[in-house]
Amino acid sequence: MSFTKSPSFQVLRHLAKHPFDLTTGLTPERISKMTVDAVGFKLLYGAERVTDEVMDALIGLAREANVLEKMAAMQSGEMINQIEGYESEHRSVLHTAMRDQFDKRQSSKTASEAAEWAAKELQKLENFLAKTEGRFTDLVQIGIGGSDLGPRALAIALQAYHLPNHRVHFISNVDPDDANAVLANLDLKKTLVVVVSKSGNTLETLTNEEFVRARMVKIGLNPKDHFVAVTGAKSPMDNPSRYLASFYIWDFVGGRYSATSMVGAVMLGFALGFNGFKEILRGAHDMDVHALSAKPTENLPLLSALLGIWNRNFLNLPTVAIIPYSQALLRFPAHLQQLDMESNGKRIDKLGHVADFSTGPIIWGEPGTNGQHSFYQLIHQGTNVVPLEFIGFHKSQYQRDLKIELTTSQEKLLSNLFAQSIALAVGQKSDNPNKFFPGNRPNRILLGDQLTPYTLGALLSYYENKVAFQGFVWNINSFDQEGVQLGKKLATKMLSLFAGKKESFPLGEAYFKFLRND
Ligand code: G6Q
Repeated sequence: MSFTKSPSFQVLRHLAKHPFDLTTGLTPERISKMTVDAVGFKLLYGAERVTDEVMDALIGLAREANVLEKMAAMQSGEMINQIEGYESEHRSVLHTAMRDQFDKRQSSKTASEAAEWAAKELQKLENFLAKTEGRFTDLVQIGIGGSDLGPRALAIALQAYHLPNHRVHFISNVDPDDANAVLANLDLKKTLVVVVSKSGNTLETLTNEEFVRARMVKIGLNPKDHFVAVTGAKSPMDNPSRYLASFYIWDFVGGRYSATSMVGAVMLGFALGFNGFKEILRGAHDMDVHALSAKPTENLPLLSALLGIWNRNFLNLPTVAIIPYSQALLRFPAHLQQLDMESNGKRIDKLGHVADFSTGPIIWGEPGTNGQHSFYQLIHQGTNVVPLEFIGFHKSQYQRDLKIELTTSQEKLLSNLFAQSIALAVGQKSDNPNKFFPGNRPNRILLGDQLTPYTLGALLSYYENKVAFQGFVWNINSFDQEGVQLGKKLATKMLSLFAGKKESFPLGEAYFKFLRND
């Protein structure tokens, strides 16, 4: 059944005419009633503009769209990545199998094969890390998009747990200044370079690989002793003779869902130790099982997906800010931008029909409290209402804190998070229009105990499953990315204007020449 034809859609549309008024209704009882606890996280959604009736109808919407059945189909490897009746991808979606190493609960042959493959690659990695321990002090990961954002966000988030003398760096942009800035302070003799590209033909990544190889050759090093490949089997990069080691990405793992595959494993295994990386997998796996088996009223990623749909489709709010009150999650919003917008930024449904409703919102974010000193003005008093998702942790990672004026820094951080949630919801009355805060700015809080490899894995999977659930409700394909192809194709054509030119022409001219086709 299509989203807008679902019976609950009409009910929600009606309820959205009078959304819950947070300015008078946000009570402690409401907050405690609207709290769900699972996999070490609490989701507090009392500051969303929902009532029990709205929640029932949202869950009705999820049931009518069979989202739990669709989640089971995804996790068991049914072929769900396709647009019916049109040329499209035609694949299973099995990033969850990459972390299904713990209870071997794979429900199908396809999922078992993927999980066995992952276990084999992980074993290879464990051996590789043991064999090379002590030889490298620095690792540079070269990759872009899904082969960069997720792994980089995780590495930064877990800096507190990195092994001594196991530093990691990243090169992604084809801008030569990116590679030069990273290489400027590295001792290449002690550097391992991990080139990550599932397709093995991404322009930026291949260019940066050659850039760094050339630098090594220039100082008399043999790149083969330093370069590792992570790629798809049989891709143009699948050429073990050029690499110290080659690791493989399973075909059914999409780029933006690949941080827990070998795409993230080599770098994170080096930085955290193999067991540290396995903790990420364990956390992600526990959240995957929760997403699959918890009932809708207790299912964290599903509730988050439904609250997002309420804000997007019924309150008509086009954007979402994700604000971690955790400096370690500095790059996590950048990963979520890709995860969410590349997955659900779609204008057709799975049958190829143009959607008659809004799909994925615009996702953005920065850590708090820093954001409070920049864009919160618009969030509190601007003309656009921006729903927020806050992330916070009871304990800091380093656990080295100081009481200044009776409170620790961690207490100051969390006080700000809770205060912002309430201020946005309740607002402030004033006769002075300049000091008036309208309130009713919906937000929710995801609260954990401490950001560790395990909880980070669970957090990553929470968002992956939230995005998948939203796609299931909207009946869109969250797993392809046709929208990035056109620009890539034109850039290749544009590049041919530059290739082999003896004299360079003014750069801006390429822009016109291209359109004139000469
Ligand atoms: C992610 C996208 C995209 C991809 C990059 C890198 O889901 O497919 O961001 O990850 O384009 O691709 P390669 O890993 O093939 O180089």
